[in-house]
Amino acid sequence: MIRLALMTVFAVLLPVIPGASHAEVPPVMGTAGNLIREEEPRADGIRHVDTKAIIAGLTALHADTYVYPMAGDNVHWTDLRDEFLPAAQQAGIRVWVLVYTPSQSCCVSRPFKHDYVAWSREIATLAKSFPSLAGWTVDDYAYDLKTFTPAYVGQMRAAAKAISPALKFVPTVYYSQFTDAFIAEQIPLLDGVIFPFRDEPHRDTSWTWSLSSQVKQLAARLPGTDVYLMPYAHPLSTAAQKPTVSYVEAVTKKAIEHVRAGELAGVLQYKLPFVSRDQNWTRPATDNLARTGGGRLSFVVQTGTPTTAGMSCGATRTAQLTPGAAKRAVSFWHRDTRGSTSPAGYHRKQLLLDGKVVWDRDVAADPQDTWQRVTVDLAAEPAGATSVALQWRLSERKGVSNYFVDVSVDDITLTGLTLSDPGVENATTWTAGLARKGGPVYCSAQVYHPNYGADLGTRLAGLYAAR
Ligand SMILES: [Ca+2]
Ligand SMILES: [Ca+2]
Repeated sequence: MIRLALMTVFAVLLPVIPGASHAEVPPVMGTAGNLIREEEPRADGIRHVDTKAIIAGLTALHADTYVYPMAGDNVHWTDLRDEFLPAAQQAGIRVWVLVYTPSQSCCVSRPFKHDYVAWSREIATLAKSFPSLAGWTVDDYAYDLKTFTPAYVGQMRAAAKAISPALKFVPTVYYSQFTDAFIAEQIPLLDGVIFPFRDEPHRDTSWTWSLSSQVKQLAARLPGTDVYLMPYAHPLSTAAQKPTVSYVEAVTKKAIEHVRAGELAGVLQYKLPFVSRDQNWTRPATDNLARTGGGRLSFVVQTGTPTTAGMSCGATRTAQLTPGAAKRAVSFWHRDTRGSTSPAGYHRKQLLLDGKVVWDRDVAADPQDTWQRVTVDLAAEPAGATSVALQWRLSERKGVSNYFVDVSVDDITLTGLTLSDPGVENATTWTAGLARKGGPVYCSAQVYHPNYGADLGTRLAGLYAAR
């Protein structure tokens, strides 16, 4: 009873606690970065920010928010003030400003560089004239807590709130950086966080199954804090694979479900190419590692990634038995990045029938980067069976410390049984049957899209519009 009363008091108090503002504003659906400049310099000799192209791209994407990076020279700031914000305001697009930290060697944000109190003050001042300037973020914020001490962030916050109380400060924080200390010291000073999803404690952009548990964990640990999920639409450094159209779509779809459930406040793509002039709009043909078409199954242990014996990742599908067939067999093509000079006894390629290994081959047993075809005869099925489970798998016989491999499977042909999409051209069909056991062995259906930006943009626009 006392507990119930306390909960009621808490529920009443919740809306007045700073940051406890779920569902006050419509969810954010947008993208961050990939600012495009005009193709030709103007009379002043400067290639200015291409406001027209960016707004057109965002509108086609049905994005309501753009995270505008302060990545280059002073023109990013003056173009924001003089051209981009007025245009965004007119188009009904919210703008967040992204500023880099002192430890990021890539970029210095100008004109206020590493004076984040000045950034707070100046962005808040601009937001007074342009209410569509709704927030700002610091990239890789939690890597730089030496700079962003609670006292300093308190100064930043005071400077901004005195001018524009509605302006949100929403820095970027990775999953493992949400320590108890961070939550206690920092979260009360923030208006929300951007959470880039990269399958921690691993690091890849192929596996989506850990997303929901991480989102739910954060929602439970950060009650009342707006969390914005950031899918990697751009290659993540040192990850084995570039994000595919299907990967980004799957992460976004799940994220939108969590937005609906009140566990996320929005979705912001990381460097989605959304203007056709972007250099990542298309992908080179060398990215296509399928045997035929654009899709293959892929099984990966990444460079510098320790594993232990028994870890595995498998793709399971149900195959229908053809009634009365005299013979049943599975043929498929396989290839991997290892040859006979690589150590044997670690990574094993396998096919399982109803959970039993029926084909098993070491990655060092056949030539490097060469497609091989194998046919596996299947034993008679149990009486009355109408289907069987087939699983292609990479399994660790012994643990490794640094032994990269990427195994491909493609062009499955079946005798006496049938399976949809045997050419692995539809990632969704295969993704549903993926299972990872024990650690960082990844498996995925990798489907190549030469027109990455256009194809992904179409799918995301559909999801954003239907939210
Ligand atoms: Ca294929
Ligand atoms: Ca091999």
